[in-house]
Parts: sequence; structure tokens; C-alpha cells
Amino acid sequence: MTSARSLWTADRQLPSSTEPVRFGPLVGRRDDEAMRAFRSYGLGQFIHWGLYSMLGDEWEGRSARGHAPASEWIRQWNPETAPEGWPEVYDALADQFDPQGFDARAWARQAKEMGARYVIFTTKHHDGFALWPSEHSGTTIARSPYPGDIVGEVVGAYQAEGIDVFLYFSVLEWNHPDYVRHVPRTEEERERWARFEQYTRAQLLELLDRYPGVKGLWFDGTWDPSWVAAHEFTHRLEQELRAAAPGLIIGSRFRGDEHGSRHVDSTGALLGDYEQGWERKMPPNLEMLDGHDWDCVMPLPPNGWGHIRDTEGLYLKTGDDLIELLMRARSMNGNLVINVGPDGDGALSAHENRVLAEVGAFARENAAAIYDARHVDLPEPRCGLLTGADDTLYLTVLSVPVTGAARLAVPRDAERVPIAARLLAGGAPLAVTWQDIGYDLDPMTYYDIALPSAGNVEGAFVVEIDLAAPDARARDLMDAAM
Ligand code: FHN
Repeated sequence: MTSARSLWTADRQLPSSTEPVRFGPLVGRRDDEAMRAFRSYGLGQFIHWGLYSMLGDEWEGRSARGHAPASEWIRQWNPETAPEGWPEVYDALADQFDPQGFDARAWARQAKEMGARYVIFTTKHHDGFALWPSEHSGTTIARSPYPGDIVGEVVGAYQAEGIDVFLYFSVLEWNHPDYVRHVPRTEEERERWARFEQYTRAQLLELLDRYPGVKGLWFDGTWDPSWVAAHEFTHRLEQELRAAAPGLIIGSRFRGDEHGSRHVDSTGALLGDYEQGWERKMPPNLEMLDGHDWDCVMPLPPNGWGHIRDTEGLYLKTGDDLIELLMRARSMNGNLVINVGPDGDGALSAHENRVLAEVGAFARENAAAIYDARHVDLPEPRCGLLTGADDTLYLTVLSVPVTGAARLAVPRDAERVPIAARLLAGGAPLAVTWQDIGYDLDPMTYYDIALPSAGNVEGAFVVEIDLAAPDARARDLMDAAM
């Protein structure tokens, strides 16, 4: 039988030790201002941008689809089918990166319109190319013809729009001479790896120093055995990063404990401030989350985070798909982070522009159901998803039932029950009817909310429902009958 945990397809491990863990979490569940803000971000934007964006998953008319794991992985084109001298050809793109059309302020304005409260920006992906002029690397934006500091422009523009910034940082570098994938075995490998650790440390401290006000670091490429085994180093480094930027948020991908456990340590405690394993997938239920904060990062194509010039034959998530994912994440206290992959000039695709606008329109009209709303401890109605705040429920209706009514199940002994409802957008009232169906031994009772007919609404919509004491319910129903 499949256990709930085995559905979690990332490399999350079950507790393997009852011994105290020395290199476990540095902080417990935080309740400071930064984490409270994280819990109400609701919606974020992810941007994958780098040398790969110039290619759009193809080279000289040849598609890399099927030859590399994803568009931003094009440097790893299968050598059997790759263009001649491919890795060197790719690395030389650093001399050409010159996005004349790049306008960080336009990106930030669009993110604001989309309703994003935070952005995760790729400062350096696995190809090692740094989008800031790092003093510790020769492979940076400073080597390219582009005169600016891309990371600096993005951070400044998003902060000016009031959008919090998280910096994506890949530890793994495919082409760094000191990078070692396995646990170093020889003296020479140990020396190289020690240099790589110091290089990583220097770049991270450099980022925090150059870009004050950054709210979090979003780590990637931390799965190789060399990094996982570097638990003493990473434990110390986490202390340094937190000291350098008080309040900094670090997800669970950063480091492993001394037993090789990642995301959670060997006793099951979260290694970081929030769970970062929900990439391209949603938790099946709240219980899976063990009470952890989390976000779900989601590309529009099935996989592929960097620009793809030719998307023919790829399913691209629609605005409706994303709205459903957003509300599903919120119904389980998580954030949805929607990825875009601008092209080499900084332009988003027509599809990206369209879906961001659709999500933005929904988010604007239904903000109360998204940002400060949390999980509601009621059975999920068949027609949609619930969030709530104080004495208000928000039901995001994804499909109108054949009965024309949304049915909410509420425990018979509930102290707060639905008494009135309306469309959140526009405020049109909707009738609430208490249905005491009387199923044998049923601990629940039911409330039907008359919904607008499917022809009268476009896409998902939110019903705002007032809760009050059952006495008020009785009074209200009586009033309604008089
Ligand atoms: O390998 C990367 C991939 O290219 C992309 O950056 C995603 C985004 O979450 N992270 C990695 C895989 O986990």
C-alpha cells in the first residue's frame, strides 16, 4: 500500500535515527515579522534567466527537446546528439549576453499586476554564470557586453514595487574546475572541494552584502553527495548567513545533517524555515505537511523553467490551471510561485503575458480569499476549495454542481456556521439554506449556497460566507421565513 509519505517524490527521508542530531535545525518554527510575511505572500513569481535564455532550447535551428532534461539544462545536451564542441560553445555565450530590451521595472510592474508578493530570481544557475559582477568568479555579467548589474536592477525594481526578493542560488556548477560531485576521495579532490566551499561562501556573503533587504535565499543544486556530506561547513555557513542578514529566510534545500538527511533531519525536524520540496507538485493533503510552511514552484510547461522558443506540442498551464493551483496551495497554507522564462532580450512570451494577466485579475478581485486567508478545518467541498479568515469563509468555486448549489459540511456541534453569502467580486448576495439531511449517525450538518448558473460566471469565482453562532442561524432562517 502506498503510504502518504511515499507520495512525496523528492528525496525526503523518514526519520532514521533516534540519536540527537548535532547538525540539525538552527532555528525552530519562527514567528517573526519576516515569517509572518512569508505566510501571507500567497502568490510569488519565479524568474529563470541566464545564458540559456538566449537559446530558447534550440541551437542553429536544432531543438534540444528530448536531448537535455529541460530548457535551462541545454548545456547538458546529450553528447551523442549535441552540436560539435557543445559545452564550450555554450560557455562562450557569456561573451554575448547583452539583453538590450531588459527592463527590470517593467518586469516588477507586471509582477505587481499579477498579484505577486515575492519574487525568486536566478542569480546563478547550474551553468555557473552569475548575473551579478561577482568578485569571486570570471564567469559573470561583467564578462558580457551588458554594462549593468542584472541582479541589482531586479532587486531594486521589485523592492520599489513593494515585492519581497528571494535570491535563487545554485550551489552545483557543471563547469567549475573545483566542483566535485562525490564525497572527495583524494587529497587533490579534498583541496579542490575546500576551495569550492570557500568560493560558495564568498559568493553568498557577497550577495547579502551587495543587496541589503533581500528576504530569503532559495537554494538549488544541493543534492550532490559532496555538498550533503559537508554538514559541518554548511551548518556553520547557515549561521554566518543568518548573522549577515537577520530575519533571512532559508528553505529546506540548503543542507543535510550528519546522517545525510535532507529537507528534514534524521529525527524528522525541518532543516530550514520552510519546506522547499514541492517543486511541480502539490501536497495531497494538509497532514503531509507536518505543520511546516511551504511553497510550490511551478513552471508553465510540464518541465522547463528557462525560455522555450518553440512550445509546439507542450501543454502550457492556463490561467484557470494556475488559479486552481493557487487556491489549492492557499487552502493548505502554502504559497504558489509561478515561473516565467524570459527570452534572451528579457521578453516574456505571449502565453506568459496572458496567464499572468488572468491570474492578476483573479487575485485583484479576490485578494481577501488569498493573502491573509488560511486553511479551514472543514471537509473540502466537491465544487471547490476553502480558505478562511476570522469569521469568514472563502469558497473558490471551480465547477458549479448540477444542483446549482455549493454544499458545505459543518460539524453538528460547530460554534460558527454559515449564515449569509455573497460573491466576493461585486457582492451579489447568494441564498444560504440549512439542509438537515439526517444521514444516519452523520456527525455533520449541511448548508447549501445557491450559486450563479455556470453561464453567468466566467472561470473560477469566490463566494464569501459569513459565519456566526448557530443561534444566529436559527434567528436568520426564521427571519427569512417571515
Ligand atoms: O535543476 C533545477 C531546474 O533547472 C530548475 O531550476 C528547478 C526550479 O525549482 N530546480 C532544479 C531542480 O530541482
